[in-house]
Amino acid sequence: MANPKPTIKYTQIFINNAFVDAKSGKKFPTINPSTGAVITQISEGDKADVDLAVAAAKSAFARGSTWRTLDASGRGLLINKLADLMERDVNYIANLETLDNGKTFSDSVGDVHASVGTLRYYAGWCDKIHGNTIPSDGGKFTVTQKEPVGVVGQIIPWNYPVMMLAWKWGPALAAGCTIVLKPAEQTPLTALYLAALSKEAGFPNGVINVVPGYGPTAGAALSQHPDIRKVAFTGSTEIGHVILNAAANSNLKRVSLELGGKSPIVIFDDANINEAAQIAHDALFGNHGQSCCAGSRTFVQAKIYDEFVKIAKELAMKKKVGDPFDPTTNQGPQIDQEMFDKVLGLIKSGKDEGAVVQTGGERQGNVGYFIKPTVFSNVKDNMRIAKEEIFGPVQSILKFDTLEEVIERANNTTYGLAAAVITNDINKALQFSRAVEAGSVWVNCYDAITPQTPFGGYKKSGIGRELGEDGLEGYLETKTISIRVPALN
Ligand code: TXE
Repeated sequence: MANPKPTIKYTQIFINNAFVDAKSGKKFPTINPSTGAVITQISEGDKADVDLAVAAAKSAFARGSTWRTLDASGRGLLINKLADLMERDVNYIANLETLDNGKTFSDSVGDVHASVGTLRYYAGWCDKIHGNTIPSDGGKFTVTQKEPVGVVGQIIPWNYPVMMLAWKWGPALAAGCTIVLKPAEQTPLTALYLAALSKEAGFPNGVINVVPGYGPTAGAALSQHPDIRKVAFTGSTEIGHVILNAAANSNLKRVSLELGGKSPIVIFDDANINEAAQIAHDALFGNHGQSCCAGSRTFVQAKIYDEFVKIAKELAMKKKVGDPFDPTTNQGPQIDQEMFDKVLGLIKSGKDEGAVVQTGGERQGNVGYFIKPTVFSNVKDNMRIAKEEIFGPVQSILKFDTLEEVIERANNTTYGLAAAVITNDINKALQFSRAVEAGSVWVNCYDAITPQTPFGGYKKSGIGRELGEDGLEGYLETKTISIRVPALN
């Protein structure tokens, strides 16, 4: 049941299975995006706290520790237990998420279930991670063994707080790593509650640590830390550069990055136009446009362009924007003042550069960070709204004529996270899928992201993959063991 006033149980830093104040004693507010009001004060971790958390994670990873000596199948049981507890508390977690993030309650419930699915998927991997027997030259008996990289730092954003945590914890725990996670400063509440659940599930001290705080302090301390062997980051491309530099300038820790996007969704004139418009609508407006893989460039073939724009406008106008706890609402507020200003700024640039506002184009109400679902037509490739990640409820509809042309234009971006094509022509679908530079390509659907399917970006959308078997790789080292076999005499 939706409850806009869930009790806030945890506001401190979680280290070694205990909640503690920041060494500095500092706190920062977390804000309700529906009202702009402070929900509560959170302990503000910085370098000193990160050092303590890393030390705890390091000793949890020491040879002979409870965690290192636990059977792989035992790790699977613990991860499944955490998933069980999340299922038990799905309503409470979803309420915290909606309060802190502003996504609708039903979306939050969906996110928790999806996160449970991810954890269970990786729980199943624990005792199936193994190496090879290799016919090496010289007659040695050679095997490879997969080992956890060690202590990992994980820095996540605010758009899917629970889900991003599950994407990070699942493979790291399955691999046998220990964790220091920094949630986004906008949305620390669910991560702290999940930390408490990890203790209840029975994870040994220090395996999971959560340090809330800001990026340039706590986040930077993680990415620069000499005892962290890998950092997994989801966030802006700009900070992706910073993280990679920090790794290069410290200990060459492994880095995986899941960054921004400007994903094309291409609609051919043979498609069912109503279905296509609905897919394109959901691809963009899901999570208020705050998705790294949002379909933020809608390319529509010339013959059906005007009709498509009309339907897209109607769909956007039907959306009810408002209180995310109200079950009839389907779009809540943007996350914070900064994002709200950024989105409105880009909407203004679209108007100034000559795109046509079909609907929306302004804030809704005067409390909280609500923006009307916005549809732009007559969008040209060189406009800012067609080039920059907006991360808001703003659909940009562009016109194209041929397959060759649209492939060229779809790839004309520094990003490469996702792409979609809507058509009944299998050849066009396959030709587009082969040619487009994107980590995920969806044909006649969008957001087909499941625990089993690798996800990540080409070009400046990132490095590495999350989810699926590929998602484990970033948390593993390969050790090659070659044994001389004496000749039989
Ligand atoms: O991202 P940041 P912001 C995009 C989207 C959005 C823009 C800015 O376009 O409008 O990024 O959003 C931590 N060292 N995406 O400002 O700053 C920070 O504390 C280490 C795409 O929220 O990248 C938070 O935990 N860490 C995206 C995380 O990085 C640092 C999701 C993300 O924040 C840091 C979110 C530093 N110097 C935004 N500075 C996606 N890929 O889904 C910040 N952080």
